[in-house]
Amino acid sequence: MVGSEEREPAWDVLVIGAGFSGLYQLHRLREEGFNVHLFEAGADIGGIWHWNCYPGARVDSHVPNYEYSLETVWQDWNWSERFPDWKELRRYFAHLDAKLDLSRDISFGKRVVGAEFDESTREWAVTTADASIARARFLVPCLGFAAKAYVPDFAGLDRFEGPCHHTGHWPQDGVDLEGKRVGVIGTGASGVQVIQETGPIASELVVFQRTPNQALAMQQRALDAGSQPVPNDELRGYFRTRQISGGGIADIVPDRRRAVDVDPDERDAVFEAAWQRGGFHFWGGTFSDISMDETANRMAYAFWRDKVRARLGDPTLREKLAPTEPIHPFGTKRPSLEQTYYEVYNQDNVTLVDVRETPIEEVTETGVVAGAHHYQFDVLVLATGFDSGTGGLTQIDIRGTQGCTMADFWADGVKTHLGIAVPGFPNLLMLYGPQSPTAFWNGPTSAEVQGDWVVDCLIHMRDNGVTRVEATDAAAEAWSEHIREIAAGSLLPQADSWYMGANVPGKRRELLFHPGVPDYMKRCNAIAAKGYDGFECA
Ligand code: NA7
Repeated sequence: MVGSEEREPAWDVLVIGAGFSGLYQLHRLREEGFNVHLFEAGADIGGIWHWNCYPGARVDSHVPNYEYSLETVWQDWNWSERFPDWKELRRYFAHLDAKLDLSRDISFGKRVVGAEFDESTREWAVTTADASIARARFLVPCLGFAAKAYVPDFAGLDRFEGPCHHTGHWPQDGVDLEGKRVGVIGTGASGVQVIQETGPIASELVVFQRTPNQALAMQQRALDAGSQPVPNDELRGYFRTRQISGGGIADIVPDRRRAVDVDPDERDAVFEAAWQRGGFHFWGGTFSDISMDETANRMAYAFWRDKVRARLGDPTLREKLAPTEPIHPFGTKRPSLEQTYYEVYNQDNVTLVDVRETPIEEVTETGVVAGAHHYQFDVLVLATGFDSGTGGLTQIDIRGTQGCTMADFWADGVKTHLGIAVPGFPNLLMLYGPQSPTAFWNGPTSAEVQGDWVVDCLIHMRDNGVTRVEATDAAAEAWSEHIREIAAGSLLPQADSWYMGANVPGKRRELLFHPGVPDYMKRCNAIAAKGYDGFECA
């Protein structure tokens, strides 16, 4: 592949993906004088918010966390909801584009399908689906963690004659669900949102659930210019706090006490306060031992379970949606946020099918067969998730110095240095990838904090005349061991989650993300301070 294409253009940096991370790279690197360009597969900027336009799609981080901290952007921007939906997020991205003039350096409709490192020129040759090849010294994939949809191998799936869409590939012009018989498979974050939106408008809704979602009260609020959660004159400080806080959300701070040490009334008061604040407060803002200690975790689970059960009329539904005994520890799978999710199941037109009891046998031209019952649908929604963390990268034919692909290199386990670089793949620095906090880190915060680290690294390389930088095998081995140790000390391995790579059959089971943002950044900064320890520079 290398050598047959035109030599120009050769960018200093080619960024892949126009979500929060990619756009921030484009903006910052351009400011720093790099000759940078961005390839985006979609027709517009927004990353996941370009693709996820299914009914009810909405962010689960409360504002003003889910935005850049750039003053030029926030000074004249107001949100209309505490948890904005995809339409408002698209308006926000249009605002970003207007403010930062991003699109002029983006090629849209450019799906990267391959990349090969050319040792002779120390450049990446990057192939796109339209068979053109571009060259760049540094390649910066910003693919997000959900770039590759996962569709289970249901027998007969391609036979279904009505509209059938994965939530991550929802048609841009929408699908009419009003008065329709709708089947939804999956009850993760996307499923919860679709179900909550569809129940009230569909003639019939059948939900195929494998694992109940430990969904949390969103506590949504309408906002206007006068009621933004943080006034503009406090935003600078708020964003500074956000940078150093656990999940990249400024005001979610765990209680330093252990749940097991406080008396039951006090404990319930802390749980209730977090519940009332809504969103992820109940996940990350109660006691520090919830994620490590099984007894503490059970206390949080019991509080959540009883809250949910109080909203369900039917005892069978209670047990299906909020079981007495948890299927996995609380919060070890990503909880979704909901507003009326549980009430939807009290409606007469809504049926819950537990596929652990009655597995999906096949999909037919007109519906789904499970437990010998043929459910008839006009529309089928696949809310079945993603090959998270690694899938976006491994589906691209990225070849480094050994000739093997990243998928081959990771066959026996993901191996990276800081979740940013991979041995054998020089001059490639990834954002929001596997083995960095990613799924445990608010997207825009990560885009800026991890993003600044990568920008500083590229500046350092340029200032020192470095044209080739590669993570050492020893550094990557040590980082991967560090991730394994974190997993062993947490409750995370007890869930069949996408955090653990356990949602895709055949995928290796391992913790894919670093769950401690402050510790992660401390380590990244220490490595930079030592002149990029664990990287070989030439
Ligand atoms: P998730 O959270 O991975 O949810 C996928 C859902 O699909 C989940 O409920 C799965 O059940 C279910 N699923 C997957 N395969 C099957 C089969 N074969 N049969 C029945 N049900 C199945 O993806 P989302 O899109 O909801 O969310 C992804 C993230 O994107 C989200 O957390 C946000 O961070 C943004 P399971 O739980 O595995 O038993």
